[in-house]
Amino acid sequence: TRILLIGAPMDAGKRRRGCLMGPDAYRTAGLGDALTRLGHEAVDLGNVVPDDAAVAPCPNPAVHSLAECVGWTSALRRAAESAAPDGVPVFMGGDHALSLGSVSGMAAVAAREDKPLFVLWLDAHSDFHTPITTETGNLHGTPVAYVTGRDGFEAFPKLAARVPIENVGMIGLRSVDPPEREALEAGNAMLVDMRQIDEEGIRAPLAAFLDRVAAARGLLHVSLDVDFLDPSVAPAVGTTVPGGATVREGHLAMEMLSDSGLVRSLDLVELNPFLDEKGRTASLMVELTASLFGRRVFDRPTRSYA
Ligand code: DIR
Ligand code: MN
Ligand code: MN
Ligand code: MN
Repeated sequence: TRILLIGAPMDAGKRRRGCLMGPDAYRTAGLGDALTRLGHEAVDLGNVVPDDAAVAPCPNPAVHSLAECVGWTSALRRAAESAAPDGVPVFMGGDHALSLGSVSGMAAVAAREDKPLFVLWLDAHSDFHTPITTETGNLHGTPVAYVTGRDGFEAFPKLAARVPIENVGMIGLRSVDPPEREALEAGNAMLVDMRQIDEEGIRAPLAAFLDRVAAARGLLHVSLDVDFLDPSVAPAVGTTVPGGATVREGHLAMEMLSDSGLVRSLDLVELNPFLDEKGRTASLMVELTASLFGRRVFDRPTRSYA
């Protein structure tokens, strides 16, 4: 597989700084080499530069860095649309606001191919706020709302295609704000909180989701937030929430995604190398990405989805 590494040193989606160092931390941790060793062709396309954008003031005064986020969104959307025909784009973040661009770009790609886009959101948070409902004003908490077509994103590029909410699967949830919860309960995304993982493991809900993607002949975009993982193993993120996924739950998810052959694009988001302990979080994210792209201890009979 040709894998296109795209640096997105975006830091505007929240107030704590440091995610802009993420792309270089992944390079330093050897992401490209790990993929090359698996037999892939990994090409580093360098870093995206945000567009200049002018915006009207947001009705919610808490919102900050709106123009920067809009400029990143249009630039990343173009990057996704131009890379996707040549390989599997891997967006090296950067905070989760980069998914405003990567996912809206992949939605446009899927629409062009006349296929449905599915989005797997691996995160402690649901990121389903709109610029109107967010209390923190941090736009990294909004990409799922944007790509599914919720109101309140007038300042952002008009979507080429909307991701239907039923095509969204969220796994790892343990921090959902009341307005997000209310909006999620009105839709039919697959919502897997940590209790469900405790009770039935990560395999059952993920297999069910992959079956649906395969049955629909869909494209799958995976968005992996560092805080999906437990802070004891992945401390380098500004919004840690205790009680997250273990290393093995993370690898199993990646291995299943690899087996499925359905993954068309990937975000690696929220790594803040300034908070890392000797690069361990960056290295773990590289290991997980390697599992997603085929690393395994022993081969197994491949399970096919749908
Ligand atoms: C958080 C954002 N719910 C907020 N979520 C995070 O600021 O409204 N996403 N950190 O991963
Ligand atoms: Mn997130
Ligand atoms: Mn998160
Ligand atoms: Mn919040």
